[in-house]
Amino acid sequence: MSVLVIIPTYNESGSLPGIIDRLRAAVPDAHVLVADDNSPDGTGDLADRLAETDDHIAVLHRPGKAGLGAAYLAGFDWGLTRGYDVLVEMDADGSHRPEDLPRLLAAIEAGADVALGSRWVPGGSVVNWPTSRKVLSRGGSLYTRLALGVPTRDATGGFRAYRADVLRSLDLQTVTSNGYCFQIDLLWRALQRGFIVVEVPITFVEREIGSSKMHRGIVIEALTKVGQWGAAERTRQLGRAVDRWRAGRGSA
Ligand SMILES: Nc1nc2c(ncn2[C@@H]2O[C@H](COP(=O)(O)OP(=O)(O)OP(=O)(O)O)[C@@H](O)[C@H]2O)c(=O)[nH]1
Ligand SMILES: [Mg+2]
Repeated sequence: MSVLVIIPTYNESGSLPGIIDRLRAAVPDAHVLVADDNSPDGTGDLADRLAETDDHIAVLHRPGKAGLGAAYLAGFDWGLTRGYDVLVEMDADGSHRPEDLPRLLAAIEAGADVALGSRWVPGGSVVNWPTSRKVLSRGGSLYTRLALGVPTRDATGGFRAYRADVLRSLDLQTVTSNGYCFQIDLLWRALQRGFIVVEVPITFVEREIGSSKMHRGIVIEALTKVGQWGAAERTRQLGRAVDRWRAGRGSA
């Protein structure tokens, strides 16, 4: 199973070398793609230097900050073109522990189409988050579960492994979501197509270096889009119920 770990970066020069070291130690066979949006702090150059001495590391330089979702889409494209079997999403800030990756990959080997690192299943946890962030994360997943009728406990988590065939079938060219919503969008697409999504407990550690790129617009994007998808799904369900009722009357 050939594995590509995609790490989007924007101003992560303090965290990136350490996280790549840990990743290379935890899963030595995996290849790494750093997708950098021309970080002003020189993260892209730093990644180039790491790539010069390690043939398992590559760098995708993008012209400017265009959001997490766009960076992942470009990274998926890069990895799918090169024929990797499994593509992994992982943050550069240390929140996703590379040491948890073998368990995500084991879930894929055991038959999952998508292995989703989950903070909110038994065995999962969050380290050093204030209550407000926990409430936001759990609330976001609860809202998603209720709006879309999905069982997933951690819908916004961004530490994931996808079988390449799954990504090929998700119509990625129509994805426009960017922040947390990007994670919900791909999950929702995978579930709608009947893929097996398995939540794997992870320990999520608040970043110690650099600063978060989270902002209010990201939350608003997720609330709005998930609400719209939920309404569309309910309308489809209602339409199907009416069709069944009509068919029943016709045959009566
Ligand atoms: N290429 C690229 N990477 C980004 C962009 N925005 C965020 N990232 C990276 O995506 C990962 C997650 O971003 P964070 O800022 O940690 O955001 P977050 O994890 O949602 O928020 P926190 O929980 O507060 O850390 C990090 O590796 C970032 O460097 C972007 O616009 N372009
Ligand atoms: Mg983070």
